Amino acid sequence: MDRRDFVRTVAAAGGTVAVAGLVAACTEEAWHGHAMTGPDLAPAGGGAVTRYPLRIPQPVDPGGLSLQAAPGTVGIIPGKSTPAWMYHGQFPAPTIVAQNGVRYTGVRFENSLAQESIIHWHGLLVESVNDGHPQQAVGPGSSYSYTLNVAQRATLNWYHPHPHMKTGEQVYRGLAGAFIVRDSVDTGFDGNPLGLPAGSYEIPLIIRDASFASRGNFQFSNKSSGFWGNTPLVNGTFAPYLGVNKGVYRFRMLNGCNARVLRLALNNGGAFALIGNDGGLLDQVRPVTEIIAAPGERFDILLDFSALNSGATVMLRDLDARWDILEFRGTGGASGTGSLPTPGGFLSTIVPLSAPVTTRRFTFDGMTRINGKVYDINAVEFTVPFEATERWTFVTNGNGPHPVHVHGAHFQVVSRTGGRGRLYDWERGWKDTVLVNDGESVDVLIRFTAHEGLYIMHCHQLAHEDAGMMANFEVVRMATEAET
Ligand SMILES: [Cu+2]
Repeated sequence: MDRRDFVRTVAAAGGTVAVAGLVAACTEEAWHGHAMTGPDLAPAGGGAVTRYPLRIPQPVDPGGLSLQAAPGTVGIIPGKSTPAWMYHGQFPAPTIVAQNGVRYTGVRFENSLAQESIIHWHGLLVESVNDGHPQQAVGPGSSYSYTLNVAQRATLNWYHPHPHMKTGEQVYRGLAGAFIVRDSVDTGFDGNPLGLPAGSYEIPLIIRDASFASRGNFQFSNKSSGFWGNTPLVNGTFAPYLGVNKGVYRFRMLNGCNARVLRLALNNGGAFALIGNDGGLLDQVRPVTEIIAAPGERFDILLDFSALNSGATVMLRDLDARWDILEFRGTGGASGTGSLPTPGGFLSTIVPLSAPVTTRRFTFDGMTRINGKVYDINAVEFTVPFEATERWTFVTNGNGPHPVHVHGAHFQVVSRTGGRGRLYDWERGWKDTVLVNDGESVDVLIRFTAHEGLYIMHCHQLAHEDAGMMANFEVVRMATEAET
């Protein structure tokens, strides 16, 4: 296949084409018993929908960065003001951009909320004391200092609160931001060997849902079944559009919803050129026409708009909620930088894990327990030998979907049985969050090679996490025979 053909189809259909066949039967009702209510952003009676320019969060360097979490107000719904909780007074928070191999000191969290909090750097492999464990939460008026020793593959991570029982509300009210790690392969210090789109052609997309009262205030409830908003936001923007030149763009997508699983697709049936996920670049580019995105998962995609004429549009949609999420609107402007890596061609080396020495089984029970236990912030449920490869099996025991997230290491997904019964292209390579639906059993291989110490695993459906679907474990260096 020509290197450009398969993504050029993205733009080939030109204008806004409704592809009814793409809107498959909604499974959300069956999963959650929640009605798919909410504003339908599709034009009613043929009227045009007013759309607003996509916000692009400000990029910042982590060195010496002070992130104050504080209440404030933000304009989201046109003409209204929304009280929110924000880092740095921004909604969403600034995009932190770090380089692999750099030790960032003086990173500081200041808690100006009326409740305890702590920042977790989701996807960063940092020492336990810098991971934002719930035990490290600090009260109102207090602060926490981090050293972020970045030593890992380039990828899109994100940062958000992680206090016990309060994460869901704090994330929902606005405390979340993107955290990009670069390395010598991926647009880092040493250039851009893959020729990936960069600068204004590389855009983080934090996709989340929310519900608003008539005055513009967030609506929220803490019920353990989870909170589903009725309005999609991208980078905190209501009904967004992005003007795109005739070129290739790189989108770093994150499902930042508290509970909602998204089924992302383009309205013209075009393919995303998938190049990466939670753990960075895949081994090769793969075209996918649909992405099932669970809370906490990240997706690195390229889209080629070189055939999108001025005024023509392509819509990013959620097929399950039938939402128009983000409109790409052709500017007719000149082609930008960046090109598409050859499909099937080399992106990065993924060394497969193999020969697990231990198998552990974790059942995600109801909405509150792992292996029958509600989270105990002080208990260490199991210990994991440093640098040993283990097989972890995640099994649902009702009330899925459960996006399972592990701190302290990335893993490789090796099988899914029951339920969907297959793995997807975005589950290749390295992951830190994997979706387990009801009836499914998912096997991953995991090896802790970064740090010893106390870490956690939990469900990233934030209401489940807050209700206790979380477990502490400790990574320990076993004494070898020579040492004993
Ligand atoms: Cu869950």
